[in-house]
Amino acid sequence: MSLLAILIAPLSMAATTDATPSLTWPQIQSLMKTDTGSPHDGDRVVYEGAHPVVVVEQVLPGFPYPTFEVDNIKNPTLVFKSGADITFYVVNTSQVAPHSFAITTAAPPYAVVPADHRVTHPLVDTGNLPILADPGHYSYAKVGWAADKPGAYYYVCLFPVHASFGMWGKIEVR
Ligand SMILES: [Cu+2]
Repeated sequence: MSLLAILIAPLSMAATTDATPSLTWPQIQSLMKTDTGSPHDGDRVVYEGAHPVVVVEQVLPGFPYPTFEVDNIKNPTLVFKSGADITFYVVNTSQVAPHSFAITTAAPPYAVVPADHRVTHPLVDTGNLPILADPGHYSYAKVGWAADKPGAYYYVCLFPVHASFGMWGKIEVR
């Protein structure tokens, strides 16, 4: 574990803006305005239409552990219409830890190191978004997901420990 950390650390430090897609804070603020959701009741964001755009921030500390944020709501339930062709922009604004964004049918609780196949082989996975050595630059990923089947899904961070400490939220496809 510690050897792995030593092996990974120099690589992630070398991952500058040349190697990793990144955004500046003003670019993130512009990107957040493209989110097509409407906040409801302080704990959910509802997306109408066939082509929703979701801007997800990964923050640390959250409450008090790392969390996602959408429309300034921590780990909101995201609601989509069945058949929606969704675009997620995921930005690691934490500057403390790498984070990922994955979509699974597996409900919480999540293990410290997830073994559930639905979690380890998720429907969508950005991989870990690194902390960048460049000050003022934040790694991000753009991923698509076709919400074809109504039901309950979950978005989780697959970086070790994070999901088990609450870095996840629910997705409802209606
Ligand atoms: Cu995380």
